Amino acid sequence: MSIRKVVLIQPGRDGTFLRKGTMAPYTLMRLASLVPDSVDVEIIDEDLKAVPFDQLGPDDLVGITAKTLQIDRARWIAERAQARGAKVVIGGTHATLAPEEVSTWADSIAVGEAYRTWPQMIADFDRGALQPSYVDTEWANLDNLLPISDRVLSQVDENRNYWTPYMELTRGCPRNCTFCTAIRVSGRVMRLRPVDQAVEEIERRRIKRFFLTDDNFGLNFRLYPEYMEELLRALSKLSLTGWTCQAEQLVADYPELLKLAKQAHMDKLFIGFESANPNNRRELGGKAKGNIERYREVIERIHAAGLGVVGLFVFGFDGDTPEIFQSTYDFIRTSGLDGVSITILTPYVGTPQRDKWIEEDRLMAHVPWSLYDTNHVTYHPAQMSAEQLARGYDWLAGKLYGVSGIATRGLRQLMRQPLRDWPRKAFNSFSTDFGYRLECNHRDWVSADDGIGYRTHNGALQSVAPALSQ
Ligand code: B12
Ligand code: SF4
Repeated sequence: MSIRKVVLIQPGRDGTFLRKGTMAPYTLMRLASLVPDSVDVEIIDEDLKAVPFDQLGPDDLVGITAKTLQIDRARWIAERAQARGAKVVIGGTHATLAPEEVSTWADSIAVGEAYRTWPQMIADFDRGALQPSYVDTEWANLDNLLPISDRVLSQVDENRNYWTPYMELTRGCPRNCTFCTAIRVSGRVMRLRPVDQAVEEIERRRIKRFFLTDDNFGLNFRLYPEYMEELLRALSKLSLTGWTCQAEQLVADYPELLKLAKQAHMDKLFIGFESANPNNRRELGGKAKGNIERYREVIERIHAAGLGVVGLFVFGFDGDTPEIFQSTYDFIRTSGLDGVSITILTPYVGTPQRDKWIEEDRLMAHVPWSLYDTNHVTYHPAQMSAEQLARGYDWLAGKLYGVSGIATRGLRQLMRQPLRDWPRKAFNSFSTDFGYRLECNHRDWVSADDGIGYRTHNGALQSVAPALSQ
């Protein structure tokens, strides 16, 4: 066999907003750059373009990336590509966390980072010997990442087709918060990209604003302060509109690095406060303790450096009662936060949280993976009913993502900038919360006679929480 084409697909869900995509296919851009120049490669983001199934054939290798919530759609795409004779490889978070399940329908699976195995898969397919599974268990040294190729850049045209490009600078997180999969998909040891290579990538991609894909960029303030200083000084020399990253509260203890980050054009930090309830502290990996006085101090210190703070909160821990929504809202209202993300605790495969709830028989049966999107209840909470959790979440989303909430926090962020910067900072100031508002609109639960239910694909009502709901 001689390979005709590699087609890499990111399953869609959200479509476009004002004709631009909301989720740039950074993962696929990296993978497409590993395809040899002699082989044709195409990236398809289903939010922008339908998969042209009629053009696929037996000499084509289809690679699909999928988080858990995308895996049902990935399977739908795979079945249609397979019907045309193409072979389908599934990689990404869900294939890494649940390889046995995915390998029942995929031709091949890529477990792990695939920097080593993906080129091997292409070569094996080319000689008609694609294996059912490829496991990349070593964490790749980020020193040697192949650059994103020019053919990929011109094909994706990220600055034109997407609102916010992504960029990876470091990877990994040694914490092990009970609900997070980071240590399994990114490793426990923080790995750092060389500063000169990161700068080269930003310049060659001509990106002026970006969101870092790093799980916990802020932890590097403590672990690698010298690297951070070198990196931030280098970024300060670039002409960037602004960038954002995920971090934890300890960044507030490094005022000099925060100042440098501001000079490096950082706009805001997404801080995982996770919960405003101290009863949940054991589940927060040691980085947050539900201590709202400390949260206020952290926000103040970051603001003092001229940076914004987006607070991330998760609901439905075993220590949470229905009062958690009002108390968190009271905190948020008075906290000075510049943006807020709220999510429902979701027991992903491979997390300590899921293991515990399987043992306690608290997972809901029949919930499709597509609803593992952090907007839906997928387990029986300890101190409230599933319906109370869903309704409380909806109530809080309504309070936070109404026009006045988004406008207040966006203006607060904008006011932190000098007037002359307002035109170029305006988008960044309002876009985060607006994005979360769209995200929260994915709501498929319905009140069933006996509790809470979800619509199945054929429209029937599947009750999932009869026993414990009130
Ligand atoms: C950036 C990011 C996002 C971006 C979107 C990026 C994108 N284009 O999908 C944003 C901020 C929008 C986002 C949103 C969400 N995210 Co997110 N996100 C990440 C993050 C931090 C980094 C992913 C990334 O781009 N890494 C850099 C690229 C280069 O690496 P990669 O994607 O891991 O891909 C490598 C391998 O996995 C492999 N690979 C991947 N796909 C394929 C395919 C093939 C064919 C092959 C061979 C190999 C392969 O090779 C790649 C190169 O090494 C991860 C955490 C993590 N460390 O993975 C969470 C993560 C993927 N997100 C997660 C979640 C839960 C979400 C949300 C549901 C959260 C929320 N409520 O907002 C939403 C869902 C949005 C949606 N509709 O999909 C979870 C997923 C858990 C799970 N089991 O599914 C993760 C793992 C975070 C976590 N700590 O648990 N996310
Ligand atoms: S600190 Fe953040 S990235 Fe690290 S394990 Fe906890 S939630 Fe995941």
